[in-house]
Amino acid sequence: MIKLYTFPPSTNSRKVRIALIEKGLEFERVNVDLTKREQKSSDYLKLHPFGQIPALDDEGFILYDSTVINEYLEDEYPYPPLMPKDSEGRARARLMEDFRDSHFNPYFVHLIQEIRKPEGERDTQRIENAKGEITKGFDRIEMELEGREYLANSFSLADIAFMPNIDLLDRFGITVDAKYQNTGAWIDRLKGRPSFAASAT
Ligand SMILES: N[C@@H](CCC(=O)N[C@@H](CS)C(=O)NCC(=O)O)C(=O)O
Repeated sequence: MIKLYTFPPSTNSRKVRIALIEKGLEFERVNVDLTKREQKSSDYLKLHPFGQIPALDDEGFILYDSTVINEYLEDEYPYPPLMPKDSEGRARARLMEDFRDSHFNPYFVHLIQEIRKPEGERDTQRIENAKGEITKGFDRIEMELEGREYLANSFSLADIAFMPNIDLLDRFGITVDAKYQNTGAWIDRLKGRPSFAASAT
């Protein structure tokens, strides 16, 4: 059976949990407790050379990096498809995943790091900057969703990449302004998918 090395609050692990659930694949969860730095243990470093989660073990084939893992799942278990069939659509999905991984999610990581600190020690400027950058991200998402229900037309790995972040918006008190109509409707669509709730832990 597929083994996923994961931790409930990890946004990148949840990306993979969602893909596995969407594909109807059974998997065993192996908890790697980041608060205990289990990701840096010598045993775990044999699976993931950089000591991060998620990592996946598919009957002895071990790989890491949430985006690479989700692409592997799509290749190995193609039904139901989570990538568009056409090369333009696939490139579009990958661009949006890269935007999420490199320019959207890192600001959530900043917020998570700050919220873990005792209240008096939090860097308020870093928090405000992160919230500002996340809000700027909505400008791009809004534009990308013009005339389409999902980022690459059909529901895909690109939308999945954003789902863990969407669940954190309320927690960090980030509201999506009503002017972002496409984004608001997309968020409702994603929250309505059974994999949204089922992947929470
Ligand atoms: N590009 C990697 C990033 C993985 C990553 O940043 N994982 C975080 C949890 S979401 C982690 O393991 N942090 C602990 C650490 O870096 O020591 C991916 O998408 O899997």
